[in-house]
Amino acid sequence: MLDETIITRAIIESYTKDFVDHLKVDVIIAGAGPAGLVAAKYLAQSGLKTVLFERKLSFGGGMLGGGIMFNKIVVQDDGRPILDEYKIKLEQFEPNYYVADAIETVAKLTAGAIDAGAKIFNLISVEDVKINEKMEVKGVVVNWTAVEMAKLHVDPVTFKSNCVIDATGHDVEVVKTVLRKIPNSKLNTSTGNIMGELPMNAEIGEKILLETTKEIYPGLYVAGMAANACSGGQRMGPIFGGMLLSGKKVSTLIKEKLLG
Ligand code: 48H
Repeated sequence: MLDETIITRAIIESYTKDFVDHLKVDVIIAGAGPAGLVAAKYLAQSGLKTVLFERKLSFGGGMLGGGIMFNKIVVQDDGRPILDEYKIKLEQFEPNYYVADAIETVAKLTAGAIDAGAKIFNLISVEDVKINEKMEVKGVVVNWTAVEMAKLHVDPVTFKSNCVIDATGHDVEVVKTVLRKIPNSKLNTSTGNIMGELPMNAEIGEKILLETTKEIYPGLYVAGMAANACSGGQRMGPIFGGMLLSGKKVSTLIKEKLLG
């Protein structure tokens, strides 16, 4: 005889155990798009305790829909080695242009992060940062996405970390929170502010992404489209090598900081 209360207890006890186990970690990532997922894998692989919060039910962010819902993605030579590491099937379309299935890619990037030891919580939105006395970012404040969507006045909870990555894509949500809430805060950009992304230029947008991926404010890093949005980089459309390389780069920067 199956006992429904045991099923319920199994879910609730197991979930809350995971939640409590991740209240203090090395790195928190906001956003499970391609940049966040890749960063999570490389960070967790190096032994850093890594947690990723995703607002939506699904993972993959903008990658899942490919270009105009034709769910294929393109990568260039530079991005290929990362996809090869995940054993994602690629077809050469023309020299320097490879096509992959967006669903396969998202599934394998997600599995890669989980298998490396990163913990992913979906349906949770990062709505604020936690700061220390020096105004450095040392964690995030989260709430259920359902609370956010229903606009309910329900207080959030806090997770602590050494570093936070804003991988929230075009909207660069965590960095905006820092600017809005920390008095006189200045970003590590040429204006000290969010510069906004520039219109389409795939060649420049992909290249500049590796420069714009950085520690943007003490304790807070940006990766993926959020990085170009902060530093005035071009958008690049449905080519994703830069997002993967940006996720890897941010993991290297954080590993250098936390592991030396
Ligand atoms: C929790 C959040 C929050 C929050 C948002 O948009 P993404 O796919 O981001 P990237 O940078 O990994 O990839 C960008 C790429 O998809 C893209 O848009 C490209 C290449 N555009 C080029 C162009 O020309 O348009 O993923 C961000 C994820 C999403 O899943 C959001 O749901 C999630 O972050 N998210 N999660 N708390 N506050 N805000």
